[in-house]
Amino acid sequence: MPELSLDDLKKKATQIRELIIRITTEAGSGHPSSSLSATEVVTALYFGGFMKYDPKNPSSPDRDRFILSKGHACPVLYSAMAEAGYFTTDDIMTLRKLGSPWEGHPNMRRLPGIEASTGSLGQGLSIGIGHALAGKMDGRNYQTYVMLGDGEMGEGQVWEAIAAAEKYALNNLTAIIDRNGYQQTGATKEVLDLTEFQPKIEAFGWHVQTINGNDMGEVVAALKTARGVNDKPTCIVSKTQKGYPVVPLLEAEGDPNYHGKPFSPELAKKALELIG
Ligand SMILES: Cc1ncc(C[n+]2csc(CCOP(=O)(O)OP(=O)(O)O)c2C)c(N)n1
Ligand SMILES: [Mg+2]
Repeated sequence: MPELSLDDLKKKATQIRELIIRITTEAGSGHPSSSLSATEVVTALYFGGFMKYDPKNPSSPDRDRFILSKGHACPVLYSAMAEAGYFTTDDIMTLRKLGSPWEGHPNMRRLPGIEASTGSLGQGLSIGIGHALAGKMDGRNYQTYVMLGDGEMGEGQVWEAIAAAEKYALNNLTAIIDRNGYQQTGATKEVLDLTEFQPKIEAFGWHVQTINGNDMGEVVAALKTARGVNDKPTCIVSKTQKGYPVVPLLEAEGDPNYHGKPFSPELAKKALELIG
């Protein structure tokens, strides 16, 4: 459970971004833009002193849980877990290759440390509720974090889960919405406009914060605030940019969403220069 300074967290986020780009370009497929928007949050969770975990003992009953409900963004999760010591950065270069356990969506049956097999959107928060309820039943003091996409929020099951979390007063559950403004087929506002998440989720009895999720200082502050809420589930609406910080390059390519497309070797080179 490392607790890096703000400056070191920013450096760690840069290393993780470099890995995201390298592994998806090497694979020739995957979701770099969906991973890049979420990098500050995932970095802060694993390296900012928020999640307790031990890569040598990944199923310890007292570990905190992180469920990446938007499972297609697993390059950010694999990169963070490689940096944390669950496996090596060489291992994750096999992303999406035939036989590799670093599949295109997280597979809990093949990789210790992955809490849920996700990729079919809409299910992760319900799984998180299971963990949070189990923690209460077992008298264990762990926290469950679930990251969802803003497009994913259109799935009805997510709203059933939001209602259930309030019913069971799951103060050990934190949902983070990566509100990057896009989903598969276009802008989230155009496909299904749910983007005023804060009042909607507050109406379900949750504690909600809205932040700039690409600002590491804001992410750390929000996770600290969430940790201090003891009577209800918490949500962080993390306003991000899909592809951050290489959005200008994606715009120049004519596709700021860049959903489910790896960067070509040339674009990856430019992106790595811009990030570094
Ligand atoms: C149930 C389900 N329907 C459709 C898909 C196909 N799909 C994969 S990613 C995606 C868009 C997700 O958008 P969002 O949740 O905003 O994530 P982002 O990539 O923007 O971070 C869709 C529709 C899926 N994985 N699961
Ligand atoms: Mg999105």
